[in-house]
Amino acid sequence: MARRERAAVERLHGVTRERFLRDIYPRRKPVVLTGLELGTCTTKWTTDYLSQAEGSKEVKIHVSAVPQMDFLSKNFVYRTLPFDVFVRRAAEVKHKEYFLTEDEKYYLRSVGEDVRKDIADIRKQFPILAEDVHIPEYFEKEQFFSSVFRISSAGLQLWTHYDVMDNFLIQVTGKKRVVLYSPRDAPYLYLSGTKSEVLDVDNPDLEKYPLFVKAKRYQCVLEAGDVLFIPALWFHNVLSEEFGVALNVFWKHLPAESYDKTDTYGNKDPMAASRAIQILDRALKTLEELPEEYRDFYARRMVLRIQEKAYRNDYG
Ligand SMILES: O=C(O)CCC(=O)C(=O)O
Repeated sequence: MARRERAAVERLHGVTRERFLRDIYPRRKPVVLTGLELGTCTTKWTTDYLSQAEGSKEVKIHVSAVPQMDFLSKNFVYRTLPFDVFVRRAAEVKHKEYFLTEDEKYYLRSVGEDVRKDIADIRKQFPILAEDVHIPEYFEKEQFFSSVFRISSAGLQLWTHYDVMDNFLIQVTGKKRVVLYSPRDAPYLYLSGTKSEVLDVDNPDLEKYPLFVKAKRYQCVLEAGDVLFIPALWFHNVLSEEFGVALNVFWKHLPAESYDKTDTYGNKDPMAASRAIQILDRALKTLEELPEEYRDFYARRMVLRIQEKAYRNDYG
């Protein structure tokens, strides 16, 4: 059986913008940045403060009866709650009032006012809390895409997925384990769109997903005040070990016109990638005109050509 490779994500203390841009960013690998100046949020954001600060505005949340949320089978439901009620429920383990079960789990991923058109920006949706946060802007202002507020019950696990923008995941309170996989390991992750079908990364069903063992697992635990740099296309699976509040900031790494203008979540493939995938689908349809023997032969030649022309040669 293939060896399961593992590595810890590097932790670096007090990295300045200059050092990040010069030495770390070009490597395109995840890193945990510690000791950054994040503002008063790290001390102020208790459950009481959070629920009072933004009052009873309604938020749409994920509610799950099981700890592992699965986007593909949709084993959770969306519900709406006043923000203050939601924060209290997410912070408690057993609920007196609930939707599904007394130990259901909650997750907020903030969105823009109009989910289809507007982009999540904590300054617009949660202006009072936004004042407490100092986002480490290790990128140009024009590159900013979104700032997404994330609040999670203890024990909740978010499916493995990739985003198409660079990302600072700022863990403001609570503890969180993040497992990451390189874009290079995409062939072993059984993808369905931007998500992996392998839900349980700790005990994967290897009969169903035998290649998963080949994916190299990178892991880190984020404590309050840590910032995880997740480069675009790196897969991540997030397990909240404690009730916690995070903010993540996506920014554009490619020229602005490369991105899909209708993307409000930062997870639509760049325009050129979507076009290339459409062309590939047409090529595959064309191959169907051939009998199996020939289709197989030309498909293998096409794979070789793709490898030769488009794979990078420093990936090993
Ligand atoms: O921390 C979380 O809850 C999820 C983070 C995430 O998926 C992201 O930052 O893209």
